[in-house]
Amino acid sequence: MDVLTTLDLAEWNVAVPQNLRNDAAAAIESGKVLYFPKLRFALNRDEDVLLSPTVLGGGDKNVSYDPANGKIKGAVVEGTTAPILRAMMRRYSDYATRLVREIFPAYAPTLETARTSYRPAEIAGRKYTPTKDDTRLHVDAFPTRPVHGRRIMRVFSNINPGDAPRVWKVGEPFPDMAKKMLPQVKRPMAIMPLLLAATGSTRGVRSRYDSLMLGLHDAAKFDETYQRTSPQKQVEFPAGTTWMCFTDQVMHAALSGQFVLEQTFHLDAEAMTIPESAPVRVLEKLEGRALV
Ligand SMILES: O=C(O)CCC(=O)C(=O)O
Ligand SMILES: [Fe+2]
Repeated sequence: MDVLTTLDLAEWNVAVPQNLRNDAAAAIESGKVLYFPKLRFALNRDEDVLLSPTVLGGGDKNVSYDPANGKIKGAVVEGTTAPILRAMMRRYSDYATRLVREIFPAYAPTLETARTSYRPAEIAGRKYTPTKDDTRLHVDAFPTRPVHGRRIMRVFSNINPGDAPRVWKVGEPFPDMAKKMLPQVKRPMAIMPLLLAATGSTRGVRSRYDSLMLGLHDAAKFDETYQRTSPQKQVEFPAGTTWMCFTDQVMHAALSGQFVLEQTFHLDAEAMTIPESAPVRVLEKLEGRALV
């Protein structure tokens, strides 16, 4: 199982030739993780104060930054540290956005730069409820944020100051997982998405697609046999590297590591080179009906 496609970019702000763009789109859309072993996100001197889990508020697993309004959530930082944290996250968001637009110009018209996150806590040994436990294989689907078939792409950089890698497991292709797990997914009553939206539990109304994706996310995480026996491969992203994938498509689990920056993007499935590889198209085919 070949889960990584390596690209040799060594700088965030470079021109990417057309042949490389084509290869990158074909790879990421077919479910590969694009891996940039030479692309380091370097911290400025003053940003070293951020390399501590104490930056996190109690109970939060990430600091999050909203590029739309510059707001930070989940951080407990003193006066002078707050602007340093915001500047680092804004720079990461800008670099990641520029890179994604450069590699995938076809995505640009519908591309949304969503939240940025900083993950300064060690993953290994943390205790979570099964649905929140990202050490279990899953595709991303968020209970409060329906996407209506739009894609979720994430860019990650390991900024660990030592040599601790981010250790992931990558699972089987999305269609294989979906065929196995769909029969276990309960269909919500038609009124449910409306109730959730009316009570403010979701931002907008969940589509059938969103319900199925959440169902697949939960079904896989709760299925101990699936977690143990489904096809999977362990991969390590060393300190100083960057990687990206469609996390709504790639079965993934984060086993260990500390200090990662992450930028989330959304885009229309129709903007892809191979739209039929989008989870919404795969699920519509399996279900035999429109889902959004
Ligand atoms: O923090 C990580 O390395 C990945 C966690 C995860 O499942 C995600 O970001 O979707
Ligand atoms: Fe995830």
